[in-house]
Amino acid sequence: MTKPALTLYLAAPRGFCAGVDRAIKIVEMAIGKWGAPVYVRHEIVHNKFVVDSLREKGAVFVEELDECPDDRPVIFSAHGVPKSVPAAAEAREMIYVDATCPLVSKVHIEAQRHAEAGLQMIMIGHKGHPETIGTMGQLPEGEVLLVETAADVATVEVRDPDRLAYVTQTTLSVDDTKGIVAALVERFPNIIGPHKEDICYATTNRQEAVKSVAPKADALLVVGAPNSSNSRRLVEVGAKNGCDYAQLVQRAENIDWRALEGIRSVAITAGASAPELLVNEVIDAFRARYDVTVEVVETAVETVEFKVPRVLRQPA
Ligand code: 10E
Ligand code: SF4
Repeated sequence: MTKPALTLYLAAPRGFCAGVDRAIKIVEMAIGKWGAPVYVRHEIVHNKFVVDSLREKGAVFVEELDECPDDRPVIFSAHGVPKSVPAAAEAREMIYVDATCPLVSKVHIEAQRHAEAGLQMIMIGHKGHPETIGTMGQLPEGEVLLVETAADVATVEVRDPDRLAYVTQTTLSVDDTKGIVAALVERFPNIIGPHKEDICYATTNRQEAVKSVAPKADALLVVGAPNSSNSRRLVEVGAKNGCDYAQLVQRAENIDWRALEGIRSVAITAGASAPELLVNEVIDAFRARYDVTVEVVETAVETVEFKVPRVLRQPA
């Protein structure tokens, strides 16, 4: 039987960003240096496949530092941690390695700098997300106000409307964030912010790439995990930019083939924490059912790389 024809539009860039790549390498290096088990506080990046692979190599994933013994090294995830976490590790004289993405650390520094200048901080982010908890946790509890939507901006209570600054989570929707920043600037014209926002290059590029493939395709599949904020944003961007069917899939086995019946083209991308191996698995699943033509749609070339420390040491 002949297979139906299908065009796969492969968004580029997609998948691993420099911060994810670095964080995974840090865990691998730590296991190499100290042997197993090495503890990791929170999923190093939000991807089950990555976490399971590192677990097999000797990583033990926990949510809180309390779950780690004093005498084994612990790594903090790429999303960043509140200041209290390294402080607690130091108090217990633990060996720890911070795998926070340098672009998240940059936001931490920004928040502290503004606070030192006497400004009250507002963070645009998703409540309960580890990056938001980590960034807000750079300052004492209650010092950073969280806004998630433009509607929140209308009700947020500040100390002095003229002494404010804002930072953002790195993985937000670029378009939604523009609206929230506009609402902040309208209500607090003297608020100080980053040059654009703190959304990182990888988030921006992956969303741009989706905007270019979504209108061409009958469906969009985003390879990524349900707890991956940047991956979920890619689904939303696809849906808002002309793709009627936009879905997150962790693995090829999650593809809903019934929902795809009759389609002639599918756009595929992957969140910043999703390995390319899983993208290939999805493409292979399509090849098994369709006569596939792959078209790569590249909207940016990424050259960002973050150095992995050559020797892992706990910070002084
Ligand atoms: O949920 P997120 O998108 O923040 O995390 P992820 O692990 O899926 O992707 C990497 C992004 C990080 C570490 C936050 N900037
Ligand atoms: Fe860093 Fe951006 Fe990747 Fe987050 S998504 S780890 S901020 S490069």
